[in-house]
Amino acid sequence: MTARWHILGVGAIGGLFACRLQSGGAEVTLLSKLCNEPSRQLVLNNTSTERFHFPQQAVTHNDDPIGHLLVCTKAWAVESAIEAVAPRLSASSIVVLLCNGMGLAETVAPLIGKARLVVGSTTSGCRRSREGALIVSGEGRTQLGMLNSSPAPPWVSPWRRGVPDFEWETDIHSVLLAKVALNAVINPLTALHGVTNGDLMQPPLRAITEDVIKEVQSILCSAGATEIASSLPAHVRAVCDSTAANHSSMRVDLENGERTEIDAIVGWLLSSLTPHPPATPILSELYDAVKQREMDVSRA
Ligand code: KPL
Repeated sequence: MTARWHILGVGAIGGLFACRLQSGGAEVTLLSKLCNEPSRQLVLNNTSTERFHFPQQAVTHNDDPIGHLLVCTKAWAVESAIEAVAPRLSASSIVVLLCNGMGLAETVAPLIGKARLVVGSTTSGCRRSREGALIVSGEGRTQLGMLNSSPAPPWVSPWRRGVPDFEWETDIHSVLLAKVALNAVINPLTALHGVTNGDLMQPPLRAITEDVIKEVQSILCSAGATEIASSLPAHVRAVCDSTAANHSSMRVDLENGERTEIDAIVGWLLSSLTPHPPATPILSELYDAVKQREMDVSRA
């Protein structure tokens, strides 16, 4: 039987994965807070333009249980979004969190009862055009896994068929740590300087990018994550190259006057990874600058 996936958080990444799962053979329903329309079209501008059609439901459509839920909301919105759908989950439901930042699984686990929690990371680069089309700037790599190291479950088939470079990971914690380290380098710099991901690898920003990488490496090393630390420079380079034209999610948030994920990314690294973090003056300054810009745009 074809699994139905409900998508919570239909921004650029949520929309992209809705299209990918439908391409992989899954039935996909979009969840919306207001749900003015019973269906919705998403336009994907990849190598060619493709149109995808989906049924759409209100988050609180309580008479339709959810078997497979993909959550792509902003990190700060995860808790309230899950609370809204929690009555539709059961012990046989799967909840996949594909969000930036760390500390989210701990927040979500108590809200979903006996449903199984899966966490993931993607380096896909996707943004919305002014007209609302999804513009893919890098196919990226997508990894899912369970924190108890379970092997791949059968429901991953549409992910394998529809998502490029997809992998089920038994050590998903390391994948998430590597991703938060990557986002801590790319997101604040691109947001504050208003540049594309690719610009970080070019002068004049290349030098500061390297300095931020060194500081993030020092935090990772103080937490014993030395392998992730040593692969960080190559990881940043690879993602900046493969998503060179992309506007990072934090850049888009600041430009739209929206709250960013700085707390779940840089805030988490600065205060939650290790009890005695080393001094990281540049990263701390970037954190403060993003918080300041958030305040300035919310007052404007
Ligand atoms: O995760 C991203 C983001 O923008 O939040 C990357 C991978 C850096 C793509 O832009």
